Amino acid sequence: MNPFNFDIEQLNQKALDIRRDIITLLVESQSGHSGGPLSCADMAAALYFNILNHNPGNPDDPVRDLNFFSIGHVSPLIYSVLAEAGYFPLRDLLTFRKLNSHLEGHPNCLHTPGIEVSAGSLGQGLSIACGAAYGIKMDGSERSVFCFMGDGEQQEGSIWEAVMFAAHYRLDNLCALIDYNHRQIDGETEKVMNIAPLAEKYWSFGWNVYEIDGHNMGEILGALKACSEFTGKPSVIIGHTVMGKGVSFMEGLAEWHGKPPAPDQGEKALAELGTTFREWSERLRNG
Ligand SMILES: Cc1ncc(C[n+]2csc(CCOP(=O)(O)OP(=O)(O)O)c2C)c(N)n1
Repeated sequence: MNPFNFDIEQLNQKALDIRRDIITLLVESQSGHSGGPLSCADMAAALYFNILNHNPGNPDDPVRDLNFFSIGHVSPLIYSVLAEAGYFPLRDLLTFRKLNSHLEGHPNCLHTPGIEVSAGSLGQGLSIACGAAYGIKMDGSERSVFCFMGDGEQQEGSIWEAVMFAAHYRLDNLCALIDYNHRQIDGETEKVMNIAPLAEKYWSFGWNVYEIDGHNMGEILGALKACSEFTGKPSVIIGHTVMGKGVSFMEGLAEWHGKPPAPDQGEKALAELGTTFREWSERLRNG
């Protein structure tokens, strides 16, 4: 059971709050990634606030589902989702990347509750998720395993070894989510090293594939629910998204992959998201 079970309206509101958190913590830290965290916000909100069987009060709950963020650089998103869900206080978000904070630039599972695996080196999360899903099947358990990946990350060869493994062992308790924002650190994914046709690649490797608008909450929920009911094959949700989604001057621009907004840009971004730095940082400080 998901502890929140939010409806579509509540999930859209939570995704908006997450985007406000992301900009606020990046303005405060003046260091970190903007683009990917904003493009993943809707799919992550749906997973943590409607689908995932998790227990923020007991992060090591032995019957919980597992979600591995293979894209560790989207840490502003990861920390926001975990804080909003109650794994640690919202005020911790204002310590992101500061000395002695448990919120490091890339997530560390030894320091932060709710992080299932330390990440940052791309291409490893799916292999870890496969091992977990295989072990869970051997235990005869009903737990599900999820793995968030990026589109640029699909260029890592190790992913395709894991994709083969998952199909061979019929890991139908595994659902991968891909943030297909068509941008990566060096520019357009199509120009750096094209990964298309991605759906066809996963199909031909023996996966069950859903291709959706990764900002449409109805489509996201529908695909996640379909994955949990599908048997016999691992599933992947390819979510077409926009890098920097929600902030007009970041949308679709690879230059926002790994930099924070300057304070005046942050204020502009937060105005577009319906708040101010003062108001939202106050909410975080008191949470
Ligand atoms: C093994 C490895 N190689 C290179 C990097 C550097 N790197 C960090 S993010 C990134 C681009 C990833 O692109 P994508 O998955 O599309 O994420 P997005 O730009 O959408 O956030 C790269 C190359 C890394 N973290 N790990």
